[in-house]
Amino acid sequence: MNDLGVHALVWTGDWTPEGARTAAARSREAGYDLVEISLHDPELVDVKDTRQVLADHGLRVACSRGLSFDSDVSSDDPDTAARGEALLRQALRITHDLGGDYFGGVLYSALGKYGRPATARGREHAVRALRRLAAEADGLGVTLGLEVVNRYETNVVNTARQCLDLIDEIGADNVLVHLDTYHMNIEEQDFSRPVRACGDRLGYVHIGESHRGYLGSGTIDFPAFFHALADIGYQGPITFESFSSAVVAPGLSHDLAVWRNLWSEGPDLAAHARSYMAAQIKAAHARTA
Ligand code: FUD
Repeated sequence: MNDLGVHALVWTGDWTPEGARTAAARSREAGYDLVEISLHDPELVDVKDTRQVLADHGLRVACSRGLSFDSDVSSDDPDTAARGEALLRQALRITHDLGGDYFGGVLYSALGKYGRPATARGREHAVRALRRLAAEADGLGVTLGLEVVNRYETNVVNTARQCLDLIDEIGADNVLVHLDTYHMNIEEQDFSRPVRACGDRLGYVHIGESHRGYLGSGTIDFPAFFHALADIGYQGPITFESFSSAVVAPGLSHDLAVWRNLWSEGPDLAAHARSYMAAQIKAAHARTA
């Protein structure tokens, strides 16, 4: 059975102790098994308190983040790349200290629109940094997920194929692909072939609509995606991700160009998404059985 997760930005823009309590309580009320915490503002996260809050609500945790242009492991400049690596190490430690075993996101570059293609030197910096991070993660029992995002959010990896190639270069078994339907809709040929190409190297999934609002109200072919997940026997987490100007994390929301109000009621959105995903999983398994 897959854990069903929800991204914390459905509930709160900052993971303060108050934000953590609200997010955990509401995630549980909506029937989720897991909450994904974004570590863009790691200094806000009170690790001990968060661990307790998660335990109180019986929730598992996954963590994610992206980098910024002045702390970017794919930069040509070694100092900028080193600053990015330090942020990744810090987030990896927090993930482990929270009791998590998955740290994903845009770990290989800044999260934002680049004005030019990635360079060979920058890519090499990213590969080396992720190799070191993977070795450290391995010692902590953590899997790293490289999230495939669209061309306006990175210049390093926009398709599952490119991500598999990058992972091959890194050469570590605990680095897996993280697919997100919102990004796939922009870059991939369809919702099925990338999933099959990943097979057992798919480690994490984000379910997002084409406009990042209510599931089923956009153009994503969810039946094709869930069918492919069932076909490869995917057992990992399936996490709902949605963004609206109603809940803002200043840095991250701006990087993701969250300008519109696509919903205002997180509890209604999350409950709807939970039943939508459960229905898709059920239908997909019925088809493959
Ligand atoms: C970015 C995205 C998110 C992001 C994550 C980082 O477009 O899809 O998954 O990487 O929120 O915490």
